[in-house]
Amino acid sequence: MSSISLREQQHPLICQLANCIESVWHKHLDLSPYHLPAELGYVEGKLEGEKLVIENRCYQSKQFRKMHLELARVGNMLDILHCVMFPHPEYNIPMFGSDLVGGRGQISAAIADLSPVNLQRILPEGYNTQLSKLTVPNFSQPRELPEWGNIFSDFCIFVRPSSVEEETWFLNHVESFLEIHCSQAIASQPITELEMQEVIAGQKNYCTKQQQNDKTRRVLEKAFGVDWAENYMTKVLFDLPA
Ligand code: BLA
Repeated sequence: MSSISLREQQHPLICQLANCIESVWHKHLDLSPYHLPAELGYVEGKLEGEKLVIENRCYQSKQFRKMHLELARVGNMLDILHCVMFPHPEYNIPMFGSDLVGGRGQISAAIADLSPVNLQRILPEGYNTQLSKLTVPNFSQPRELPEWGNIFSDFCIFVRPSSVEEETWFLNHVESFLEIHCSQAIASQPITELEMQEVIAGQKNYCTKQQQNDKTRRVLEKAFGVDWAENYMTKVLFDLPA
C-alpha cells in the first residue's frame, strides 16, 4: 500500500498536514532520499487485535541531515502523524517537530514547535523575529506539556483542536513555522567546530527527552514488543547524528 492511500484513510487534518509538510519541503529544499534502517520503512504489527500500520517518508537536504514524516494507523482507533526535521549539526538552527494524535474523528493532541538546540534554549535571532510576528490563534483547549517538554520553545503550540475551524488554525500555523524554518535554514551559515559541540549536545538533549514520551512508547511496545520499541524510538524516531 502506498502512503497516499494510508494518508487518505486518516483524519482529514493528518492528511492535510502531511501534504502541507511535503509541499513546503519540495518548494524550498533540494531533497534527496534518506534511507532508514533496513525493514523499517513500512511496518505492520498488532495492537490489541487491531492492525498497526506505520509508513515512513524520509529525505535529506544540504541543511537537514534527516527529514522524517511518519504516518501510523491502529485499526480505526488511532491515527498518528509524526514529523521531525533534524538539522546537520554544522548549522545552528532549531529542530522542527510535530505530532498529531487522534481517533474516531477527533484529534486529541496537536503539537508543533521549532525547538532550540542550545542548552540556554535560545532561538537564533532571525527565527525569533519572524516567529514573534505570527498571531497565535486563540485555541479553546490548550494542553499542558509533560515534564520532559521543557525542550520546547515559547512558540510551541500544544492543543486539542475543538472544531474544523481550530484544525485549520493549527494547519496554517504549522505551515508558517515551516515557511520560516526553511527560509531561515537556507540563509544560515555553517558554524565553527566549537559551536558544533554545543549544537550536538542540544540535539542529543532533545532526543533523550523525546525518548521519555511514555505514551508513544506504550503504543509501540504493545504492538511490537519492548525491544522493538526501544530500537525504533532510538534509531528511527529520535536517533543522533553518527
Ligand atoms: C502524545 N503521542 C502522544 C500520545 C500518543 C502518542 C498515543 C497521547 C495522545 C494524547 O494524550 O491525546 C503516540 N506519537 C505516538 C506514536 C508515534 C508518535 C505511537 O509520533 C509513533 C510514531 N511526539 C513526537 C514529536 C513531538 C511529540 C515529534 O513524536 C513534538 C514535537 C509530542 N506527543 C507529544 C507530546 C504528547 C504526545 C508532547 C503529550 C504527552 C503527554 O501528555 O504526556
